[in-house]
Amino acid sequence: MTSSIKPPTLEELGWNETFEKEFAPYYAKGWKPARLIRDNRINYGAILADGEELQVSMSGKVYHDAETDADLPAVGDWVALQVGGSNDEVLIQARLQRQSCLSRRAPGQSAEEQVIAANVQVVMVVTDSGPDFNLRRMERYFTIIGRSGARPVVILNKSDLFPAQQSEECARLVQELHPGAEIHITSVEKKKGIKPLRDYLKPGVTVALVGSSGVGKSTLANHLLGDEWQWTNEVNASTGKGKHTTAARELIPILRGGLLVDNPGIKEVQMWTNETILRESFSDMDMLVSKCRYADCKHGTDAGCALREAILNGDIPVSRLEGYLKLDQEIENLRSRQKKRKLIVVKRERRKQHQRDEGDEYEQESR
Ligand SMILES: Nc1nc2c(ncn2[C@@H]2O[C@H](COP(=O)(O)OP(=O)(O)OP(=O)(O)O)[C@@H](O)[C@H]2O)c(=O)[nH]1
Ligand SMILES: [Mg+2]
Ligand SMILES: [Zn+2]
Repeated sequence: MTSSIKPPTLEELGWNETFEKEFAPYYAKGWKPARLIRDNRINYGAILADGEELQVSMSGKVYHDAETDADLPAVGDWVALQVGGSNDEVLIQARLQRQSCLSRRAPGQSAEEQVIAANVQVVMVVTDSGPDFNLRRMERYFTIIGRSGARPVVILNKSDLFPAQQSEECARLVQELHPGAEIHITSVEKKKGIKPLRDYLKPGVTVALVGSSGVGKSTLANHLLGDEWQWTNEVNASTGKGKHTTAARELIPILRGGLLVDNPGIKEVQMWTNETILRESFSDMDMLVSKCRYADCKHGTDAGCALREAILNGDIPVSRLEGYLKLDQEIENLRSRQKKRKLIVVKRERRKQHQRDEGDEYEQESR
């Protein structure tokens, strides 16, 4: 047992021999290992061996060497920091190989890969046994977790709101879909069924929480963090009381051991990076729409709207309707993103080829 005041060691933050080996040349340059715990978009929060937290930025080299967004440093990544450079800026000079990586990606379209969290051993998909429950989405989660190499855990939360039978039936369906998944029925609010979740949080083990907005990820994170003294106030403040929609991805070391990554809820439309799958994921909504009284129903105030009725009944969450209504726009966004990304990749490839042809030294060094 570690004392509650001692800051975590590198190992407790997830460091291991493989990282240590890879870091040898960076130690030689005087760089320091750190783990990225927050993505602020313009910079990152990083944690170092002594528990010190720093705001760090990407070096130009790291940025330019990244061929896709997925190559850029992400929360959970281990990086080499140059501390005390020319100005006060602390720079990420290298990103270590990911030992596992949770990401969304369209099949065969690596350019579209988006990293959710790096170096994660356990992924907890939080959902409920009511409006959020969706087996197709769950299947998609299992696909990305399977690819990441992490252990899949499903949490059917808010059990206080549904009959026990309903929760058990949902658990059965999920188990059928993925016999290897570990499933827990919980009510974080009523503190039911949470104890077994603590067992996943061992020293050095990183657990990522994913799931739709409002299912209780932050509430659960707060509960697992406990009331014990946190070694930075900042971490406590930013996890708040779980009442706010999480805006940024954040990795939080836990005193008793383990690390949690709380994620902003993934919107239905963001779950899918492929147009066909995106459309398919809303096919049940198409079914409902066919039951609206008027063929040109706007699903707002129109009389006899089957979608509105389903929402009032709690059969589908409002967020899903919003996603559905924006589907065409989202598909358009998806296409333009893919096009833009392809262009960038082609341009990078050309530049690299050009540099290779010229025997550019800088480029060779970075290979
Ligand atoms: N009834 C009930 N409500 C819960 C439970 N767990 C969480 N909630 C409530 O659900 C609401 C949303 O919880 P959050 O923890 O903010 O949800 P989140 O998944 O972090 O949402 P995003 O950050 O938007 O992705 C809060 O009002 C919680 O109090 C539960 O077990 N039962
Ligand atoms: Mg949250
Ligand atoms: Zn309608």
